[in-house]
Amino acid sequence: MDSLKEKFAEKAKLTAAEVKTIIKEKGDVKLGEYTVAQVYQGMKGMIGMVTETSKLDPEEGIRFRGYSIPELREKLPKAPKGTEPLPEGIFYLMLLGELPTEEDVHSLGNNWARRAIVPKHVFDVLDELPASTHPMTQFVVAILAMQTESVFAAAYKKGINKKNYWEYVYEDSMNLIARLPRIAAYIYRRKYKNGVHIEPDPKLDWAANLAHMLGYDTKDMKALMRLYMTIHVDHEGGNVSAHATHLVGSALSDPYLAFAAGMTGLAGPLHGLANQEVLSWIIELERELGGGKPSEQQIADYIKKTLEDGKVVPGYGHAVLRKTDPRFAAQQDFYLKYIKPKGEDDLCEIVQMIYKVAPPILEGTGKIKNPWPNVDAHSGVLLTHYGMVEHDFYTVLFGVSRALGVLSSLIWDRALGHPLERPGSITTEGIKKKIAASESKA
Ligand code: HAX
Repeated sequence: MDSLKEKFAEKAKLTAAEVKTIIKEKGDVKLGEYTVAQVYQGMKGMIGMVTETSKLDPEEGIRFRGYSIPELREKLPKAPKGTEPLPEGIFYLMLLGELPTEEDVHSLGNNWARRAIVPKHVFDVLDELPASTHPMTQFVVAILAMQTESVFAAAYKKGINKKNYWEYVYEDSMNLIARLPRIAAYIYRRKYKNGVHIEPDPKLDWAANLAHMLGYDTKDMKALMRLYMTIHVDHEGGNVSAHATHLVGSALSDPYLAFAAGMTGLAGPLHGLANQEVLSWIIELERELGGGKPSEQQIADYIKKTLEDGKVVPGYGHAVLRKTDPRFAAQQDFYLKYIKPKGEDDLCEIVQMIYKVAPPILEGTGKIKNPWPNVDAHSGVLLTHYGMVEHDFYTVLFGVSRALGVLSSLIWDRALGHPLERPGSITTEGIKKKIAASESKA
């Protein structure tokens, strides 16, 4: 057993015993009540599952095991001479609830490097897809093709004690995380770089190796990839990609199947695909104006037209957050630190202008609950700055990072013995009866 797995086994045993006692002794304690509006409107604000890895506060943003993004940018181990955290560190933190040492992160990176070999048939399957296939569809297909390697599925077929499920889910999750950068890079190079692939460099950390295999070897792009891979990992349990992974995993579908489900959700324009949409939306603005940097008034008019056309302004709004997303702020800080001192970038500047102009207009509609930018409002322009102009690919990068959060949660789900998820539903007729009954009591 590797040392991370041993530490997890100790921690999981203690937490599982604690959870069992909580359910037995305090299982009837009420956590709140929900309303008809919540039932119709996407269950927002209902607490309906336990996620150990992170917690989202509407005002403050995400905390991973209690640590905010600025705290993690300071405290997590960094690559030699690097300034951004290594994503290996945030995985360790989410899984164990403890900040890792440099040694822990180094050992986890080596562990992933040893597991990083992608079976040939996965590339063969990708090669059969038309090159026009959206990169997110290719990503999901590759993950499903790799399901042949699931040690959980193989062990389940032979018969395993449910107490040991987590061990196999751990192995599958670690293998998946180790292999995803290679798959992402293969999709990118096949679709956009004439199929000229770049071999991995096992000396590099996980995120830098991804940048390298994609074909971006500069120090700054590696720093961006480390930050990008750290901030997109997790956003508590209710977002579509995390919830879908958790839900499908609850049927004991193996991590490949469960993660693929999460990624089909991430591919939606109201979720992860928004990072691609933001770029397309800004480029359409520039095209409409005939090129050049727009004025604030022109941006305001464009936002109003988007709303009048019944479309969403991508990169703005959130189901839970009610302030500027700290993941947006971290990327803004990256722009100010790494890019602006060397010269203004037009697209990054437009993002700053939208940040100034959009919130009052969105607030003015009276219906948008959060007029502030989310993570997707900034990520694409940073990638574009370093030459990655293929917008359709951006959500795949989000997906590679999201694996760290949803798969560490999946390991916990099995370690704590969470059962099949199966919430109840109600018909509109049933709701009308409940409303009538509550009004007759009043
Ligand atoms: N532009 C236009 N209208 C918006 C809007 C936006 N950015 N954000 C919300 N609204 C609208 C909703 O469509 C809804 O309209 P209807 O009543 O006509 O249906 C109304 O405002 C109320 O919505 P809400 O309660 O404020 O927001 P929801 O919780 O329903 O939705 C979304 C949250 C993120 C889906 C929404 O804000 C949105 O569509 N944003 C644009 C797409 C986007 O950036 N998605 C990425 C979100 C972060 C993420 O998951 N990243 O991966």
